[in-house]
Amino acid sequence: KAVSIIGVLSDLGQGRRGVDMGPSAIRYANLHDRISQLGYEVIELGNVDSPTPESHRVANQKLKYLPEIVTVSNDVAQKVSGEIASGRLPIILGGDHSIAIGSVAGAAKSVPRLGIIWFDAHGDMNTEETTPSGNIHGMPLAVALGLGHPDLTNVAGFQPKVQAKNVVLVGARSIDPLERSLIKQAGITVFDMHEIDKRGMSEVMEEAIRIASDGVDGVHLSLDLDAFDPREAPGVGTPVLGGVTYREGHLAMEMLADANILTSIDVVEVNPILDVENRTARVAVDMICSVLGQKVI
Ligand code: DIR
Ligand code: MN
Ligand code: MN
Ligand code: MN
Repeated sequence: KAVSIIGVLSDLGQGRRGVDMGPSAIRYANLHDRISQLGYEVIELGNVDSPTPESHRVANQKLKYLPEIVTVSNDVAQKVSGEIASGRLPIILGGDHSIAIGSVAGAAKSVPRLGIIWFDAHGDMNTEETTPSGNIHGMPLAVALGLGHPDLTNVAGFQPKVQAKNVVLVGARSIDPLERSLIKQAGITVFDMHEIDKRGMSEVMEEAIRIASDGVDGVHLSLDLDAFDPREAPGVGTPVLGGVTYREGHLAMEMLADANILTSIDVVEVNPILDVENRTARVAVDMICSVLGQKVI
């Protein structure tokens, strides 16, 4: 079994510098050796580059760096769909969460009926009309559903990428007011922190896996490190208190490994500048190992 690693050096989708160094930080946390030790062949595909914000002007305050992000997204989509078509499991390292516009597009191109499990403190369900920030990293889940600017929803040449009935958001605790109405309208399933606290991660994941994988050919996991509690994963641009614990995340990843449904994985929003001794990148690598089937015994 082969895993391919693709870094995306993008920080254009959000407001704070440093998340473009996420792929380096995750590789530095021993990513390759750890995955190899699980018996996988690891294929390093290097990085997809992204322009620096200093060299580009913001043309639209409600869709910051739209043309630049579209270019990066098409590049990522092509690489991801190629890896899946070749029978490998691509792991896409961010970069900010706007990179998922490309990875989901690529996944949907090679996996016709796709489900999504989206771990995030946020909804990532904003559009030009609902966004309070204009940051495109707050939009990629909406884009996957065909909602938002056509330049984003048409990445890879078709839309939507997924059906709402196979989309599950886990760990949410910070949703913008207009984004909330869009989430309800779209009809995706949300397991917010309230549900996780009340029912436990085990029951939540059982249901999440069932919904995302119902009638599909594969499932894309998008893991925003800000889903975790900032005590355990402080190196993210938009931390929100009260998040998923290390143990809850670990269990969720193990359950995904057992379900054996994933065809591609994003690991995003690791910002080493805001981190403490690369702790967040190390959490990311631990979660990747769990989701790839690492067992204690
Ligand atoms: C916020 C933050 N909802 C926005 N989104 C983040 O700007 O749209 N997503 N941080 O991960
Ligand atoms: Mn996100
Ligand atoms: Mn987030
Ligand atoms: Mn708890």
